[in-house]
Amino acid sequence: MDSITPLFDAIWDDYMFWSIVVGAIAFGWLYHHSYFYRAKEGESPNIDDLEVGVFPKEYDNLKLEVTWTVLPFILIVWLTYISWAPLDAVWSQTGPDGYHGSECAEGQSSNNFIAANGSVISECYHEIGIEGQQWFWEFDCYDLVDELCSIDYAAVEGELKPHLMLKAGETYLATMTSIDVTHAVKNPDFGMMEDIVPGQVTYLWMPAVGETSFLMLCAEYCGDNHAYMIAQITVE
Ligand SMILES: [Cu+2]
Repeated sequence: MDSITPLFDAIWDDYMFWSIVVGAIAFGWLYHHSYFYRAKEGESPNIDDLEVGVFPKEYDNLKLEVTWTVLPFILIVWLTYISWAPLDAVWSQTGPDGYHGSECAEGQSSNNFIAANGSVISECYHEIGIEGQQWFWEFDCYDLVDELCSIDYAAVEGELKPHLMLKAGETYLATMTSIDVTHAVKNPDFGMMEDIVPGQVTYLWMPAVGETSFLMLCAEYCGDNHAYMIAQITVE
């Protein structure tokens, strides 16, 4: 995954690694036992001597049960621990205690950069608006100058889609609303995603560090054309 936020790249790799390890053990075990302990045609009693409706208590194995309870528990604690920093970045508050400071004054730049731990740090941020509805996105640059934020249309697979152009080195905070059902903005290159719920305002950080161009998707099933609810985002 080619992302401009290494913090999320790292956690993607970690989660993929553990998914493959756990998947290999679980499915390996399942298929092995399904074939190995299969009753042969006409065999009676079968290899396990199982009786319908009777729990086979004599096969109880306390060590095995403790193992498959304790090991996954340790793994879950570990995964929660490594998710802490990315979650903190996704839900960073505004103001001096957050990663992106307060709203930029006119003419002020975010001057964002990637810190040693992979998270993006900014001096200040710019506010933009995103509104979702079945089945398209609408952007609002509010009073930002064109250089910081501009909107037109781009052809995506032969269809015109909204196109948001942002500036590299600037950090944006999207104020998001929906006029009908629940949607979700998914920005793969920023590593972040957040629901948009009707009747509620939600927020999403868009730390545009390096030049990139990607499709913003809807990540919450919202009806027939959910899959086509896309927009082009370009950071230059
Ligand atoms: Cu949607």
